[in-house]
Amino acid sequence: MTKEVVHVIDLESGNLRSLQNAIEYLGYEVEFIKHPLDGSLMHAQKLILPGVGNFGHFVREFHARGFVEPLKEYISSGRPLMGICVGLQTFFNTSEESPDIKGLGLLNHDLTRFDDSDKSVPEIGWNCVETTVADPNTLFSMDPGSRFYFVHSYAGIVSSEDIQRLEKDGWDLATAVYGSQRFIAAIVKDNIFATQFHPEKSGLAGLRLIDSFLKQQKFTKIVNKAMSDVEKTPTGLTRRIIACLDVRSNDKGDLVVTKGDQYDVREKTDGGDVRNLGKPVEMAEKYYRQGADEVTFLNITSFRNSPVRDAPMLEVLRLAAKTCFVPLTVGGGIKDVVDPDGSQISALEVATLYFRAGADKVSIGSDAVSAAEKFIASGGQKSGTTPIETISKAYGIQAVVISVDPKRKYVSDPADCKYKCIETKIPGPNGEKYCYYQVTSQGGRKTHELGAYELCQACEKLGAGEILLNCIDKDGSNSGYDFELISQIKGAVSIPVIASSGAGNPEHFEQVFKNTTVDAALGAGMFHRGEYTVKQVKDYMNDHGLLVRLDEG
Ligand code: 1PR
Repeated sequence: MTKEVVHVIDLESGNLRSLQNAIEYLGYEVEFIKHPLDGSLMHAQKLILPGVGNFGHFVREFHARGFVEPLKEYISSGRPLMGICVGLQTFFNTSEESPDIKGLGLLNHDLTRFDDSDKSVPEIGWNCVETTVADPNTLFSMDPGSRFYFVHSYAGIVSSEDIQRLEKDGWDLATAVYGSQRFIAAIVKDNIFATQFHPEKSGLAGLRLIDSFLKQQKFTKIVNKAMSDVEKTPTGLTRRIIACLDVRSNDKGDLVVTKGDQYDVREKTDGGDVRNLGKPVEMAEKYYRQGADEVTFLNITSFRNSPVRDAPMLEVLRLAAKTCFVPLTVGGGIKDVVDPDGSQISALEVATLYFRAGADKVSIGSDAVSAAEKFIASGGQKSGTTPIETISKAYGIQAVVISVDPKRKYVSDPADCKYKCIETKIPGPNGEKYCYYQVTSQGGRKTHELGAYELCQACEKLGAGEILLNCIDKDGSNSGYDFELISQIKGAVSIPVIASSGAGNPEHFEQVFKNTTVDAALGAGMFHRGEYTVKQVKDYMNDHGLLVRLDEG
């Protein structure tokens, strides 16, 4: 039986692989349209306009490829159109992100940046949506208890007057609240439907929504009930739980998930091969099914005996993105490289390969340290050439995570230390009351004259969108997170921070969210060793008054 075709406009702006995977998972075939002149837009019966990254870059490309008039014709023909993220933003008048560029002006409103004085910006995480429209049956499958994955710095922030005005223009709106700011989460008018969030990354709730759009079933079947009695978080987002897979090849050459103690991943006995805890793709799917809000892959050694295009990690991403409908991050080796044949491959090209394979974010470790060192040494001058800058310019800051590998360093007197110190409750071996966190790179093998506080601030200025905060002292210890480190880094930046290293049981997740303002928490060893499932962690948190995403099928 031939499958129905869904057309997707492809401006080569980011991860379309996941959208393709989601549509195919629902039983359709996908055809991409890169240029409207090939005629496929005329024949399309169901069209999706997805977008990530910079508004100006995206809209300029949309105009340059001649999409504006054909899209307007498509809309007036009455055939269904769905916009996603920057695809939705394209329907607005303007965006503060790119003031010189005009959107299509279908929705009479402007996009502005979220206020970061009371919350992390970008908004990265799972939010719920509300609607004030008289007939909620117009909004496809957006039920009040479902959580959807948002990742954006700019939004159509609305007052109640704006909502009334836009409703008078014929729009049905769903809104979400981030911190204290209400913004447009989804819009519907006639055959146009668009969401600010990414349904293809929103687990079962997102798949249901895409399915409803493709079937043009506008009614809302309540699957997840509103969780009004659970915690009201300061941002409105659920507490984000991430499963992390450290991946490398073992001595037999197999790609395995491993896990170290303070970054040492070799067995202490039997010849000391790399600990093998399972297969990366299978484990990623297992964690997705258990309810992980994100999955992160860290390629902890660089497989540099093959061309970048054949990197085994690309295949891992391609396969994982077929079954995991939540955001995927990949780290390790995101830097300018030279292939075995001598050809130079820029970090931006490496990142592009990963985004095309299905990654939503790339995580930069060692190269971020070099970039920060140069940035600080130059008195804060941006070169425009570092991977942080080139990748965030092309794909948006939300796509660039910095993985930090710090180690606690005790000092007797903070006045003698060049780096930002904290007064610690855990005194050093000689009774020292102060410490800073020294930056390392190359998987902890190289130490740098730099503090984690200074590193994170420099990376934020260079264009990073999120910090993955490991801690070598705590890694694999099962003794809980280092709250002092987390609080110091939360005070250094306004981008989201992910706590990592030390989780050994569900209580540790509860504690990190209750004792710090961290945006997400990551676990590795306790999941891989089968001591706890992600679901057990979330159920525990829910039972202890913390808001988590529990996506019921
Ligand atoms: O430097 O850009 O190539 O990136 C290399 C990446 O690999 C960095 O993100 C670095 O953190 C990571 N990495 C390098 N060596 C190791 C190692 O373990 N030998 N792993 C390593 C870092 C830390 C976390 C771990 C948490 C939670 N792993 O990912 O998952 O500590 O563990 P736990 O919950 O079991 O305590 P580049």
